[in-house]
Amino acid sequence: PKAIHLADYRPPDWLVEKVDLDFALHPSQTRVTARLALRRNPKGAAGAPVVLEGDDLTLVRLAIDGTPLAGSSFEATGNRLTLAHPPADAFLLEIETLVDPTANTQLMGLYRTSGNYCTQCEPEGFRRITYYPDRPDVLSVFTTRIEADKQEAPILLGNGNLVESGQVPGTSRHYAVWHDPWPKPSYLFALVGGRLAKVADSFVTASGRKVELGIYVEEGKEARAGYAMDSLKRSMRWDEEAFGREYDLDVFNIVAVSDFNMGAMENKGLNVFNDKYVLASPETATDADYSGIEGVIAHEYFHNWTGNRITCRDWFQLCLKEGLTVFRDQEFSSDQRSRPVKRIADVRMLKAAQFTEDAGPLAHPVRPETYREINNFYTATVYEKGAEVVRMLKTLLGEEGFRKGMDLYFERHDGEAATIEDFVSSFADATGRDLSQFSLWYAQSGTPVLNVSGTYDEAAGTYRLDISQSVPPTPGQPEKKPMVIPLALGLVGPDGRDQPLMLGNTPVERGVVEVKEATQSFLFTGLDARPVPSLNRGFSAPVNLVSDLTEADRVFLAAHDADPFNRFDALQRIALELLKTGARTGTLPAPDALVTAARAILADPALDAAFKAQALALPGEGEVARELAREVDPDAVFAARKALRVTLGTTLAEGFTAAYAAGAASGAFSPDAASAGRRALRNLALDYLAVTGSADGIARAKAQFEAADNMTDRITALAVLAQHDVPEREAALDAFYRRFERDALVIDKWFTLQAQIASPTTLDRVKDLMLHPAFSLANPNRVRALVGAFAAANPTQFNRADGEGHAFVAEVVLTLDSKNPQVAARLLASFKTFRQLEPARRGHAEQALRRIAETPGLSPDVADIATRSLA
Ligand code: BAL
Ligand code: ZN
Repeated sequence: PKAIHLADYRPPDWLVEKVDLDFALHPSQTRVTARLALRRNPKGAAGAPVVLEGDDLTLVRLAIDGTPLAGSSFEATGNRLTLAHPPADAFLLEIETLVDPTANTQLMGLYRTSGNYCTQCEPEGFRRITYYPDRPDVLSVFTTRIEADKQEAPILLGNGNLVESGQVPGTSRHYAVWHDPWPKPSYLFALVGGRLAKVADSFVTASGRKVELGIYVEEGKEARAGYAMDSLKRSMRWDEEAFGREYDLDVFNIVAVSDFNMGAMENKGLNVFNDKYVLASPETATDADYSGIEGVIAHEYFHNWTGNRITCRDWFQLCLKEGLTVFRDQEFSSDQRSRPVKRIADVRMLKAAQFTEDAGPLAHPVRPETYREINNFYTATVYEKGAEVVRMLKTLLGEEGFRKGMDLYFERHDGEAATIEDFVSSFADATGRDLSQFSLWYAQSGTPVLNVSGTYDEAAGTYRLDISQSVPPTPGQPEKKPMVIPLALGLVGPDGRDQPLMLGNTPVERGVVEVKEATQSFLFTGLDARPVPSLNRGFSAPVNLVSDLTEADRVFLAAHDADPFNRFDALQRIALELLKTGARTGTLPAPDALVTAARAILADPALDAAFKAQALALPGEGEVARELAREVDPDAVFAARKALRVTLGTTLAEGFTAAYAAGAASGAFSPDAASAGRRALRNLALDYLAVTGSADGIARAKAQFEAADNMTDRITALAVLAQHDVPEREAALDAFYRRFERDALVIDKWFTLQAQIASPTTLDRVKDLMLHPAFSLANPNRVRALVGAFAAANPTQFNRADGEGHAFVAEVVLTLDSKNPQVAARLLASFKTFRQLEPARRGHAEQALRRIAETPGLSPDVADIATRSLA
């Protein structure tokens, strides 16, 4: 496919004032009649033809203002409808198309899942339903009539409010008409038809309007939708309180489906969800599932303002809605749970997914300037780094300035398709700040490196921080400019308390200095002892920090820093340095400092369990590999990490045994953050106590597996057993399968856990599991759970020295590509770290990528990832 460039943006030539859609649902021949009230855009090109996008469409009939069109007056292909000589200014275009939802395995457009009908239109799925100006800057008022066999689809849902429904006289069919008063782009269109059970509730908005809430699930799963509903109501209240945003329709519906490419979709008034992010019960869902549900329900709901009421001008602006909405859902979860623990979890994920992406061949700016396949830009960079950019804006402007900017953004752009410039200008204008340098965060890819060193002058009582910044070269961007980096910091005195933070005679506002130059120094005054600097507190900027702190400084910060994030980070950094050396040399350096710091954290009664669990979990293999950056041998990384786990597990056995005992449940299961934290620490202790494979460690895991009254405890015990080649492993895996075999979402956990076993036998196990009756290449959750987990979360086996791991994943990508290109491309993106590998493994990965790139007939999705990976 051709490259599309941001610089080439032109306003649409034609607008759609309103659109009436009529669907006659049928398993293989759904008839779609679209009536588009088209009007020339005064901002478009004069005399321009009407060109509408399509994808795989069968055109039945066309009419203009009621008159059928002769074949000579238009040109229609499966992918495009052109009216070279349309009426002058405004007319009604009627288009009848046929689509086959059952044959739609891409899960884009109208498709079937568990026999039900549903749609996914973002980013370019609507064109698989009818010909349309399928771009986000064409906003229209949609009315949708859906008709179906009443037996087959008793439930009919659309965007907006229900205005009419009834029986089609003399037939077994019924219909519903939905009207959405809010103009929207086609990617926010949705319909659902099927046999579904409804969980109903309601919400009264701040201004007193009652909203009917519905969550639709497979019949029999109603009891599992309670947490999602609770999360929805909390989200609605929170958006009123935190951002002054009220809901704007009479109904808000969510439908959970089992075949879905993404996590969920924010269609106006009718969110469609991957059922993984709706369904939960203590027996089937882990604490991570519960927090995932809370976060995704909130995220999609928050899109109603950041995405729907204000949408994107074009897909280059995707981060305008995604980065901002991730930031909003992170803030929501922080308010609902523990803010420091949420921040730690978010940064862990940012580093694992986004820093890795930014360091490899798929790196791109938060707002890309070119793409070939937009489906491939729903990335950690657009989402997670996009959220970090918004967070930095808040850090720079302060709470009040940020809120003023957000208010102005909503006021100015409500009802519009906006750009990043519109967003940034709202903050600049609301606060009077010049944000031009800040905007580089949207344009420059790559993770900035911040080098920091400190000098204490005892006589003068000053401490100087010398800072230099650089942004590494990334694809298409060899040279970078200095960024504005909000660096939150503290100067910790020998007593463990923060010393005054003064530049000259001026206190540093909110504890944040702004690094703007390539090299810059800050002279802090009034210090009567050498401080230990606590830098980038709360991870105020998404940078790689290189400092001259010693291991002893880090032990000190781990014990005393007032900033919980940096206590966590100090411990992690000590561990990372050990792991890097261990992986490079094959020998772990003396771990005494880590043991001291970890023991102190484990024993500190002032720290909550969730925090301890995060701090004591070693950096992942992926993070170690990313820090090593080149010539990585994943087996050496694994061995170093295993050795360090054994060291901690054995030297701190007493502390972990106490933590395990103290974490035993009392009373009924609750998914709240404190209970989840208690389980997290107890389960981490379980893992450390079993790390050597000792008989009592395995026995403890087995006992927990058998006695567990919730999925978190059961699956963690199973994961512990799965790491060890002991008879208990297969017995427990079998027992787990038999217990949950009818529950696909739980069996996904069973697939994942086996795909992650760091053993040479795992590849064969994964191949066998692909033949298991519970597996299906047609279901994205199954593919991600098994093959996705193998590729993304089993570094030693995916990167096997013999290349078999790479070859296997490449084969699956090729098989999958003809069915579901989006899921295939996502799987292929697991190769993004291949350049860090040592030469032999790198060669195997490259060979696998080449084999894909050279295969004829690839989807644009897979071709794009393969090409960029190899560039
Ligand atoms: N808009 C696609 C799914 C999401 O980010 O909410
Ligand atoms: Zn989103």
